[in-house]
Amino acid sequence: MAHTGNQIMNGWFSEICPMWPGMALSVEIEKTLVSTASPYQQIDLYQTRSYGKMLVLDGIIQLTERDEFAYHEMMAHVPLFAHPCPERVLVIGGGDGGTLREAARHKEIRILDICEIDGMVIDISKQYLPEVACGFDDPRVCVHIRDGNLFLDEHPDTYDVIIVDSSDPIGPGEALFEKPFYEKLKRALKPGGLVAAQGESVFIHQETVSRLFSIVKSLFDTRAYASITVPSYPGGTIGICLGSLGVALTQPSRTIPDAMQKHLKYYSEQVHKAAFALPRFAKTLLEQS
Ligand code: SPD
Repeated sequence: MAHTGNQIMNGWFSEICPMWPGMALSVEIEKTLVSTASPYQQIDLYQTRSYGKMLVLDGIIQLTERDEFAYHEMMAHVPLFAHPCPERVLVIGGGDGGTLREAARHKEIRILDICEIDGMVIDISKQYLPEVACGFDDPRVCVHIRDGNLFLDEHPDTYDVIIVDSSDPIGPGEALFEKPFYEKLKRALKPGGLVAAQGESVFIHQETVSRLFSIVKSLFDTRAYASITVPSYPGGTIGICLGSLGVALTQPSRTIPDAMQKHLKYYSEQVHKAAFALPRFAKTLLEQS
């Protein structure tokens, strides 16, 4: 819990983190709704002036009501539309429920497991962020309050799609950026399965992105990196690092059903494809990883 000190000044929350030294994203807050410590991390929830409610873990912004749709739609729909028929799906992390909410729009899914280490994040999200946490209400969802690494050990050859909706690689999320974790993810996939993980920013986390992508390259025959615009994340962009056991990733393999279209604000067939078109420096970084 190293990043929570002295971040609110004159009504402004500033996100200060050693992973992006020398810069801070500031958001004007009106009220602190929750400030508590779980066994894993500091959990804060603020009412902001212009971004709705904002969830902060260990001093780092996880979501705001205003722009969470961008991240959650892409984290769920890019991998789930890449797969031809995702019947059994696992979300690791994602205790706010946003990725579940989007995943649950896929009628092909029969079992939707979520493995989150910190049950307090789920409880607080259900209480204060009902429009995000509504993903937990779907009857196909099964919640496991567990360490993702241990959970994967017990589920070999089980999932069509695994989505790792993690925080940054400091604190509880650290182990989710290591090679042993990716080896376990691969073992937990069925043939033709794929994994999609929160992949940080190509602008400001080049070392992390490069290391993560080299792990994925060493384990998966098909891999790709997509970019999402999210104003409340550092630098305004965040990536998805994807690896598959043979399935193509950079375009949807199914049409978006009409019933789902009306709920989507960010994801589309064109956005799916365009998210993989990266600037030259990012392409070079990934090629050299
Ligand atoms: N730098 C913050 C990255 C946070 C990514 N995870 C967000 C979780 C939202 N479900």
